[in-house]
Amino acid sequence: MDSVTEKEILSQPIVWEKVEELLKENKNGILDFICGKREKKWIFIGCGTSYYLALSAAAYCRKITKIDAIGLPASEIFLFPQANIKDEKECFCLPISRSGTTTEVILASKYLKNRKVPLLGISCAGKDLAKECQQMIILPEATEKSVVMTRSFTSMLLSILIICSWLSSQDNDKLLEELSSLPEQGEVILNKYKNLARDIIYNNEFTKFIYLGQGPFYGLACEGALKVKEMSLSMSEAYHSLEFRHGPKSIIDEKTLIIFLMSETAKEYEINLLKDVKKLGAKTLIICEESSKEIRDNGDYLVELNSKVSDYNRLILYLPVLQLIGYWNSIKKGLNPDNPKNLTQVVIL
Ligand code: F1P
Repeated sequence: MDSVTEKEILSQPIVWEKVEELLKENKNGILDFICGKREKKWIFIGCGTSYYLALSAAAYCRKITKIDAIGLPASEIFLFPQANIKDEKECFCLPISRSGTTTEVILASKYLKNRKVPLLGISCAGKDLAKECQQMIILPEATEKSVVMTRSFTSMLLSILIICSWLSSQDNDKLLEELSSLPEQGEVILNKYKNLARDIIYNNEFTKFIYLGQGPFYGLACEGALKVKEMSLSMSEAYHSLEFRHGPKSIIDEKTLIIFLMSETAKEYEINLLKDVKKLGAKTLIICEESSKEIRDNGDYLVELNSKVSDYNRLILYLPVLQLIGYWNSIKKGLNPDNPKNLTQVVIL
């Protein structure tokens, strides 16, 4: 089958290069717009994949810039504003939407615009969102034919990581150098592991997929779970890694694949969890920077990124294998990953 989703997944490293170029070209305009907004609370909003992106983007932003940031589903802004925002006057909002037309994102943006909150939109298309935001970052190269978001997720996330790196009080040259190395590293990882994703699916009969990650990896875990759910109509869940012991582990059986988005920061704790879930009979896939004997002994499948970049700057390298797991599970089940059941590219209410 000639699938656009597979092509879009495999094209990510090239698109990341273009994102970096586009951001460089627009650096002055973006920085001018952000100027004076550092002291505000930054609210990243989106729906579906774009909401999970908002979670990881906010975690990165807090860590790298020390700016007070959160990620929220767009609907929370206009349905429960006071439950989420203390003082609208003190906010700066970054709505994220591939299409630029998702109803909740537009309603939230209108709500905030009416209250004089400045808006910097991140999108692949612009569209209605561009009418609400004073400044836009539009990544046309990352747009997709597939209903399912893959390269638009990693590319819009990368654009936010670059902006936050410009604002970092740490060595921002080093951060930007690390981010610049990702396209090349992505290519190596795809070449090395693209067949592994297919083998994992074809050599097993998984009925449940669990994704675990802490800190900035939690948003990625949610996104991995969404990919397998959307493309292959399979049961999937995501947790902060250590939350998995607190109840959810009861669902483990031999048809459960547990995917660890392992970080160097949480590694020690995550390895202990890995040992526990192995004892309970789960199959495991570990995506990590560098393995150890304990990881190899308890992992059924292993992706070693060997990126030599920090936990925070390595985020997008975890995605291609997660996306390919969803893709191959869809193909194996005889489904169409480009156009999954019940889904449309955009949700319009
Ligand atoms: C976001 C989104 C996707 C989801 C579905 C509907 O759209 O919720 O994450 O896969 O296809 O749209 P957008 O606001 O980023 O365009």
